[in-house]
Amino acid sequence: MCCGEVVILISLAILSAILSLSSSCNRRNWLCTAPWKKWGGSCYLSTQRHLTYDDAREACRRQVAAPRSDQENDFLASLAQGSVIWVACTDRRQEGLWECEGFQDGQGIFANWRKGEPNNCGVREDCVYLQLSYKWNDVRCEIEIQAVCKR
Ligand SMILES: [Ca+2]
Ligand SMILES: [Ca+2]
Repeated sequence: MCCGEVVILISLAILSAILSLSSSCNRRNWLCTAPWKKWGGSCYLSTQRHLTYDDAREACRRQVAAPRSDQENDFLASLAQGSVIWVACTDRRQEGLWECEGFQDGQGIFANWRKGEPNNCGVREDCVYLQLSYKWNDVRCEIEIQAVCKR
């Protein structure tokens, strides 16, 4: 091995150390790399694209945001920029039993339903969107709207 190869190997070792350090930082939410936006210890990014709920989950690697407080709800609405967005809650498993991403079974969920919602109107409304009024409405999971990914 000549000197040049040693230098390259050391450089690669340093680079991989930096990369693994920065990814562990991201996992701990110490920083959000652009275009992700930091809020309350997590990172958020709009899909921009209009997707079904399942496609949005796929696009977000199963981490569509579900607000846990009025403040987070308002922050998500501000990211939506005049569009409705998915909230990661469904009652697919059992009608009327709402389960949201990031909440353990039996844990009381944060909810911000519009008056008269959820109404499971029509065929079957098992997913939720955040309206421009910052309130929630249950809707069909097959409609295509934006989502905000959270990590
Ligand atoms: Ca339903
Ligand atoms: Ca509804």
